[in-house]
Amino acid sequence: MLRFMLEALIFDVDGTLADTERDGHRPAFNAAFAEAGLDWHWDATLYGELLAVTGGKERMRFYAEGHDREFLRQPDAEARIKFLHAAKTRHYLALLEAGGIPLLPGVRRLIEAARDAGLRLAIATTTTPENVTTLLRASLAPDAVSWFEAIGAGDVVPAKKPAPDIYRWVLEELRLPAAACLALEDSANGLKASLGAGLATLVTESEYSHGHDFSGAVAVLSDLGEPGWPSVVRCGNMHGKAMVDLELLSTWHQEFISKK
Ligand code: XBP
Ligand code: MG
Repeated sequence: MLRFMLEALIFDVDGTLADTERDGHRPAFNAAFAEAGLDWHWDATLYGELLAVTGGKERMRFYAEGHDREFLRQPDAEARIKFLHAAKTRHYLALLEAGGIPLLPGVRRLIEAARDAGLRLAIATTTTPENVTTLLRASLAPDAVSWFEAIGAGDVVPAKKPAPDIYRWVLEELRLPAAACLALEDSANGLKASLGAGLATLVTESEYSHGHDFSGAVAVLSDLGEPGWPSVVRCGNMHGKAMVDLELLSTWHQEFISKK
């Protein structure tokens, strides 16, 4: 039997690299709505429900179906959604550029360790490409975009998570089989997508994904942990470690592929 080594890590962005939703995407949507004179306002609780739909344009369409059918009846509804989304992206980028969203615990440590060890890095996300590159530049390092060999984002595949398409797209870009990679996710939709592509997946919960069904993940943790800041384990075996490191990822990866 072929034995695959762990060769690449594939990161989700929102909720995994940084806590971007409640105080990042959400206020950016609200700013776009206010600017356009719409009376839509997404509070933190409602936004948690709307996160069931991935993708900003898709999320606005879903909201309008439930709260503003008149908006959708207008012949220019699609164009207005596109316009609103462009405005939302502008507000979101401004927030990122102001250094408004830090990386989550352990993210920088793990990415730097992976680079030192020669592991390949990639991104698989439903968010808009500029949102990813700006977050990487503003919150990780000025040249961090070049650390990632493949950045699968936004509309590059028509079917967003929970469809596995974005992970399949990234695997093709990397020219690697799923069995040589591990994904890092924070949500049930993200986990469905990565498992659907056959990937071992570590889940770090985010504020909005706490309590999701994460069956099939190699482990479910509060975060990746830092020295003096151990990961809180919701599910899985840390093999004696207090935080996630490359050795632990590799152990989980081997456990996952040996069960397949
Ligand atoms: C992230 C998302 C994104 C953002 C909005 O999901 O659902 O839609 O909330 O991004 P995941 P855009 O972390 O599973 O990739 O507005 O740029 O679409
Ligand atoms: Mg996510």
